[in-house]
Amino acid sequence: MYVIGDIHGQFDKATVVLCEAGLIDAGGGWTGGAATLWFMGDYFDRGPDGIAAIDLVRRLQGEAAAAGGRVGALLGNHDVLILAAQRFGDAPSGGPGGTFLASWQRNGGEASDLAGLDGDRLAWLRSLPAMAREGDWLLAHADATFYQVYGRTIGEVNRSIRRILHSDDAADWDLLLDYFSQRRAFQDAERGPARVQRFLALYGGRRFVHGHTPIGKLTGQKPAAVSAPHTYAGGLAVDVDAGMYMGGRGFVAQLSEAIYR
Ligand SMILES: [Mn+2]
Repeated sequence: MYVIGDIHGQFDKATVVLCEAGLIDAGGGWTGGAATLWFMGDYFDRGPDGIAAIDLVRRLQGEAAAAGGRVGALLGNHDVLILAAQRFGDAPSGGPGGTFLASWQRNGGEASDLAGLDGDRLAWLRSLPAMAREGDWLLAHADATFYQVYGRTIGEVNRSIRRILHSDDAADWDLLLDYFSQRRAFQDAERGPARVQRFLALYGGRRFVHGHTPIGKLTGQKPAAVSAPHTYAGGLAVDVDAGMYMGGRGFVAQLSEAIYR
């Protein structure tokens, strides 16, 4: 299984590392054959071209499926932020900007991304899963445990969040955005491993992979120096957010699906 972290509009960087990993060719076509690739969410904001990022993911989903492979895409908090800005605009929000639109802008929203959200792209974004399971891996965008508020199984969580993304209840959106800004739940050297273990016991899987928190913020590395996943919490958690928007060049992680005991 291959995994790529938060793109945040850095379409060019994403294509370079996907090409280096042998998953796409110079023309951007899927060359991964039967491989599985997951995008960890946060396609938008803080970078120039989120629309190109999701169009790449959507096209690769079709091309990979035709080749016997699979491309999965998780929902990130910035994807909810732009959906909320699109749906509610200047309506009041509990977020940092006071309205949904202003809160998205303060989180690095790009006007061209919002303008590019046509019906197909909106429908695709609203359908994204918040969590997934791939072999021994549990995948979610955020290093946070709020997912438990929305369900006790992966299916329940995804259905609950998808229902919100199709609803006009601004309070539900506000609450989701508030939860989704949580991070670093597993960083504590003492409590982290047990927290990941409880999270894994609930949803299944033997290790947890996430994006959302740039690796440099957990390790103190400069983003430009980050070139590989960060494994922590007693080996149970893996962060794959290279911090592309902060100057990281990005990377594609290859994770072994079967994990030794
Ligand atoms: Mn995020």
